[in-house]
Amino acid sequence: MADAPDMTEVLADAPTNWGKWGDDDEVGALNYLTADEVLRGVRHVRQGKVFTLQRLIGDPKGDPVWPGRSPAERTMILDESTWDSPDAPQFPGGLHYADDKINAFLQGSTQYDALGHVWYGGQIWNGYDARSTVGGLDRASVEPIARKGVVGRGILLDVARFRGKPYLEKGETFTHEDLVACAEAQGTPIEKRDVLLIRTNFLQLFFEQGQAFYEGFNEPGLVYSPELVRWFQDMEIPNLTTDTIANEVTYDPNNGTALPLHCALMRNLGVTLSEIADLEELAEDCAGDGQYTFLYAAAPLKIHQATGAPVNPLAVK
Ligand code: UVW
Repeated sequence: MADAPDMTEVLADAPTNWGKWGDDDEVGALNYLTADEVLRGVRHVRQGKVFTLQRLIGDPKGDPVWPGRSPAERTMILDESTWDSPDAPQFPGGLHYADDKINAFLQGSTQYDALGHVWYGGQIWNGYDARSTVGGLDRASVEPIARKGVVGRGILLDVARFRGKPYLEKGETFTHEDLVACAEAQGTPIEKRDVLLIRTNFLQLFFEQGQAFYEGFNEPGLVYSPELVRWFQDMEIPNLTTDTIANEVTYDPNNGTALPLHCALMRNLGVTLSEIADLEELAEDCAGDGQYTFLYAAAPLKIHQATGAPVNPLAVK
């Protein structure tokens, strides 16, 4: 891995959407999600079924996180055992209440990445100076994404089922052509401006293996190629949501770089990335009724200057 080429070399000829939505843009390809796209999504609400796609924060079975990050910690501040303490606030009438707080990586659990979350070559999305990230993101934080919301037609691409596996394996890759083939096999082609939701079910291994899951960490996922990046650009894909921790194969098997698609899609094209979604119930239902498209609606929490924020996306069929 140490002798992997620099990202500036790998992506030397990669296309960008910088400037496409103006010099001040901070939501990138979400600009494709116009009112018409919201209505196109609404037309796929046919049965009144609602699926919430967030993983449980503080799941007793554990919170999968990117290596080096720690799971969210929830701490009880006030409960029935603390009200007799002289430090407890006092209110007339015998009012008691429970309070708690969490200490969490904003990139932990199901979340949206800000467009300024990842970069190379000293520039983030839209060409902003990477020094604008120092002390908090002055440009392209999660806040503009949270204000806009992400609403459109979603399509589930159940790559694990398409490959006839309970889950994809460590380092297993697939391409945009596989996504197209998966959609065709499911009976509904991918359309321009679709929000893509990719199921690998890889995190089942985390819940089976615990900490051993992190040994030789290399998630499965999309693998970088110039053709794939061009496909995302031509298809005007606004958003990619996956059930893995980081959306793409961790180490590109062709050049050894880590997460080049974060750079090519998020930093260069402005595609928003959302990770660690729980797609299991939705996938089961889609396999049952054959409807793989739905209204997708998500709004990460509004957090000033943040690099990402937790979200509980909805798929409505
Ligand atoms: C990294 O940026 C390393 O990962 P993620 O996109 O999962 O936050």
